[in-house]
Amino acid sequence: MTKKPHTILVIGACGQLGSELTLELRKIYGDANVVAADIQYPKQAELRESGPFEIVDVLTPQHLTDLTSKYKVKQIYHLAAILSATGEKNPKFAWRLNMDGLFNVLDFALEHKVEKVYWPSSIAVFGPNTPRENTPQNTIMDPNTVYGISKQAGERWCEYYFLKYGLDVRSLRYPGLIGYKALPGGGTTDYAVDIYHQALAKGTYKCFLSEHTRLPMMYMPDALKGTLDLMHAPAEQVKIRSSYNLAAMSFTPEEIAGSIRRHYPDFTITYEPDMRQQIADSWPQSIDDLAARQDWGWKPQYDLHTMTDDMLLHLKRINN
Ligand code: AKB
Repeated sequence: MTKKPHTILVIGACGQLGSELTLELRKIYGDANVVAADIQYPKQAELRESGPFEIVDVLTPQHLTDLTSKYKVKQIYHLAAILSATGEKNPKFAWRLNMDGLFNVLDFALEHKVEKVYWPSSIAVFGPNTPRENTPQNTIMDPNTVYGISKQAGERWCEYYFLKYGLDVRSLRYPGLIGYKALPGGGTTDYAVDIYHQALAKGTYKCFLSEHTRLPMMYMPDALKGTLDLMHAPAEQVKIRSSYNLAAMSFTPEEIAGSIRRHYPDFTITYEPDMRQQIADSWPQSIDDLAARQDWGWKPQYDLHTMTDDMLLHLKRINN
């Protein structure tokens, strides 16, 4: 069998970020050159039909090795992870998936001479003693969720593989990501996606965070652009090899509801905080991303209102 010479592998391709990133990568590199991989077949028709798909459980290194008979993997986007809220339900498993999964990918990348690896970190690496406003790149990090602990440890390991073995690993600390194409799964910031769906479906939303909980967030087109800009930057410009702070906007549930009311004046919101409130209270309210701006030119495009306008426009189209 002739191997595909320049394959980009996206692990966790069916997730909220993966499903959109895979399609963007296919636009840039060609459908056949971007392999979507996940533990389940894609439900989204566009993802399923636009290019190759492979079942990969990142906890089974043999699944990765098996791919080498078909593809010469040049880049990996390793996105598979258990997020903050779900992680707390089964901390040991979240730790295993998030850490062993990362090691399996990093070791595969070294062994098979993969040129670049992307791995997402999160604002969850910060904790209750981190300065909450304009959180610096380098500061106190005392995460108290298993997800945050695994992301913090993962950052150290990414930098370690870069420094010790020269592996070109790149990473961003995402805030909450909001998009209309796919739903997030198991995070603390998920309300900011759900609220748009419920605004259209029911005209009301019951929020699991309190009204004044301010968190850093980002619209998906900005997240995709940031990720691709980082991956396309010349190696010498990528000075941080743990993970870059990345910011776009910060808002509270009350403010996003207000933004939706510009379109639907009768929209109502109620608040019933659950265990996710404690997680949100331990995270920053806003992020200082100067290093990303200076090193490789990061600049977000969307704020709360322009995101709301675009989200509602697309969700209305999808629902009709
Ligand atoms: C979560 O809420 O767990 C994620 C994140 C901020 O990393 N969206």
